[in-house]
Amino acid sequence: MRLKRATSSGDRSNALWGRGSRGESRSNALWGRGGRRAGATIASFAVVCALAASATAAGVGSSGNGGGRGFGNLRSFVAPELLSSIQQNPRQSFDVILQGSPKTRSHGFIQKVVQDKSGASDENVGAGAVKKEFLSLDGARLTLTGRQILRIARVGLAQSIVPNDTVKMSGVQMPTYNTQLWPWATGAAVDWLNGTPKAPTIAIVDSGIDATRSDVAGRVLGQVNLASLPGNTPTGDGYGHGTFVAGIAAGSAPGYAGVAPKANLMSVDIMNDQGQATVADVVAAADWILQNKTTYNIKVANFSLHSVSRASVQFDPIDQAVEKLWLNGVTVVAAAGNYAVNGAASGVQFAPGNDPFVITVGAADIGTQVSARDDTSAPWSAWGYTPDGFMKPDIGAPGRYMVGPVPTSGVLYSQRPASVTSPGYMQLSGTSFAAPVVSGAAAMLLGQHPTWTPDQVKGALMVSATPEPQVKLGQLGVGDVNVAAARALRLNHIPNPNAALEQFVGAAADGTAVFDAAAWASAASNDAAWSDAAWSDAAWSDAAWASAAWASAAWSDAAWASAAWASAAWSDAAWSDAAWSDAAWADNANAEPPVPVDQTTIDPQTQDAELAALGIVDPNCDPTVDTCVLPGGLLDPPADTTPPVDTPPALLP
Ligand SMILES: [Ca+2]
Ligand SMILES: [Ca+2]
Repeated sequence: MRLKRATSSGDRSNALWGRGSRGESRSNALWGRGGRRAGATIASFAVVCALAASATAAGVGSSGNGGGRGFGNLRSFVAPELLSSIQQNPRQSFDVILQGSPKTRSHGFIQKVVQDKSGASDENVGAGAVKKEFLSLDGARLTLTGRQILRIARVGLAQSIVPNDTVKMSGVQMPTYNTQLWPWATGAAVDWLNGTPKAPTIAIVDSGIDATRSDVAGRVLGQVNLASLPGNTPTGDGYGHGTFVAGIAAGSAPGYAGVAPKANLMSVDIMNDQGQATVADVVAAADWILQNKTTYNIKVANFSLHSVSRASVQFDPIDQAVEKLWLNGVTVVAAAGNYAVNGAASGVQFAPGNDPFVITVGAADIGTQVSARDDTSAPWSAWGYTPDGFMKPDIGAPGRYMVGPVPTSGVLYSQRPASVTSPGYMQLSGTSFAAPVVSGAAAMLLGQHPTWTPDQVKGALMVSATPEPQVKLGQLGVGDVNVAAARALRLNHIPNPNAALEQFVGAAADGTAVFDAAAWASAASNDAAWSDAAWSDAAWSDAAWASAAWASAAWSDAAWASAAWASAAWSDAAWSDAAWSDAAWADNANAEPPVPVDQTTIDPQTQDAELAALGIVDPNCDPTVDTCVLPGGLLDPPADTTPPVDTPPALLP
């Protein structure tokens, strides 16, 4: 569900960004032009500076409206410095905190404010102005114009209206950043700091990567061409999908930071310029990674694709290939697929997403707020049981209306002109683009904990996931990935979601580890409770999501009993080199039309609030591994009055 902004586009830029021109002023407002550097000023002074600077920039006296009535008839408390700024320009917008009566609930109080339409058209408040409803106090954060604030104060709809003092964080100059909402919803900003751990190499098994893009330049260690079908541009990315995936995982262009912007990348190109590949190409890609992982320090492999033949892990060559990677130290991340219809359970039928070891990722629609309260599952994001009875996906990540880099020469770029948001960038939807969020998170975890196994990476991402209150159990696995929470884990022991499978892992003739699927199938057919061990670990009790509920759903013997692999329908023909259909690409999401870009972005004030919530006060200090103080050491970090990014919701009406 998207909230439509109530104001016209001209007003919108004013309301959201506080200045007449969008674009550059957004980055300026956050990234500290004009001397608003962290630690340079005390909090209250910074607030005044920010408000005054904005009002000046917007042009004092340019509006002239709203000055007709004085401030003597206000029934709500309005902070004096706020009133003074409103007086200069009532059409200027302000990041404020409204508090209602202590006796009312925050939601009801805010609904009253939004529903009151008795004022002039530019005085009434739209739902889009509400940035965050607080659980701990009877209030909310809103972006309001001066005229809207005065209206609320005159009618007495709020008890108090004060500036959001997290504006004091405005001076943190991040080395890289992203003005899209999605990285903020996953806590990715902790990965954008100087001094964050250096992530290992991520292999992108896809259509290639345009290594000349500033998003990835200097970090693509190699481009391997394994595409067997004709029509493949041998270097770069003739289609465009792989560059986008790489940008989400590890982009570093200004304004388009990915989750792990310093990670190196390896392009394993298996897709021709029409987006076609074969099963054998995917297996060859896994082989290549297995043989070269040490040379290039590859510890994560991203597969934003799936086969189109329903299969059991006992027989599927792609599953066997990715298991081999997993069991030999490469964390495999796979897209769930885009073939659910209207949110109904579709099963996760196809490899590699149906493999029990790997991390399978579903696509969340993160709505318009950083918090998960307005999140839904993208209606096409595949979920449910695999043919072997495993509940998938394991985890969710933002995957709807994502903006990322696509080479302008790529076929995808010319195929969907309506999805181009700016030169070289497109808005696309699909589990293809949720998977690399998790690949980036996995790489950062491995940067911080270089000795961790893929099982530990999966366990850490799952135990720290943000619950999704509006999503059915299992639809997005245990919830949305939260890289900040995963990196901040201080557990003595990370629970292993694959613990029950380990008893079936043995050594192959060449000494590598291998999963004995036949032994597993035999054990599972004799004892439906075989998987309980994976979820009995006490460490799961640290999870914010309900581990008990997940444990009961994680594997189903009923789903297994109906598996197609048990029938004769299975044939060698399924693995012929027939080109994949477009459905194999987890990119399309039924060619979902794009939404206006301003519905997928985050305003500077909210970015500041999130930086504060993440503990980011110094661009050189990573709060997940260090104790950070403001540069200069003169001041302690400001008290954090904002609920954490992953506040468990549950208070919806
Ligand atoms: Ca290609
Ligand atoms: Ca959200």
